[in-house]
Amino acid sequence: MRLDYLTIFPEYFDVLEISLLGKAITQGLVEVHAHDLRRWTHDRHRTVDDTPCGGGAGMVMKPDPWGEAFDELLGTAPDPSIHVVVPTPSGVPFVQAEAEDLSGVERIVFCCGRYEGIDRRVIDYAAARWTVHELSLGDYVLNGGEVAALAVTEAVVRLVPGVIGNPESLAEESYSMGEEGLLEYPVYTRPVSWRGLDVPDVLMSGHHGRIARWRHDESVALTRLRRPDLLGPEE
Ligand code: J9T
Repeated sequence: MRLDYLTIFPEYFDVLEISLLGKAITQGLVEVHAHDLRRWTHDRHRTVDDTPCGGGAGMVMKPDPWGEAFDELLGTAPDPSIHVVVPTPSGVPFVQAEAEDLSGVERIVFCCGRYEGIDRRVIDYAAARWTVHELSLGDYVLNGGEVAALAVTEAVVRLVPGVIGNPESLAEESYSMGEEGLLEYPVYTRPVSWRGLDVPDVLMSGHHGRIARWRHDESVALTRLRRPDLLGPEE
């Protein structure tokens, strides 16, 4: 899998060298390239923004640097196997199923906008050639798409086969979050008693059936409390 980032702050992506992502890179499973969008400007001030057509506050990212970056990285030919991710608060909510889909693709280009957004024609141009995903992390605004692109990257790369050396923890997670669509039950480890707080007895009972039932019940209760929108009519 090759990941490219178009950004005016390429240093944001230095963190990809560490931790799980760094290991995936070292293993040769993932290749990452962060590009300074200003490389595709030609004026003395390396301008990437301009005032909004129709007026209003803030600045809009101008289309030309994006177009030239696309030309160099992707060419101009249509290829739906190329995925373009645009993090934006107006996007489709980013969920685990989308992370799973993206973990199987060979090429993703992240377009990180700053200011009040990117000229709409950039996204329309990309969507006419490649597979565009405008994704939102949630109902809040960030200063730019960089942190969101990093979050999407981590969610996707950890699902690439071979990146996590522990396939059982992935299966468990998809049972708990994907398949059943519930929040995770609470987890404990030793010591059984810590600062007057005890691990629930059932977890030390050795009764696998009762443990599974308890975990499911805890998941349902937590989901009802925090995310009732995830519960079906049965629960
Ligand atoms: C500029 O991008 C954002 O503010 C952003 C991106 C993705 N999700 C969000 N909730 C915000």
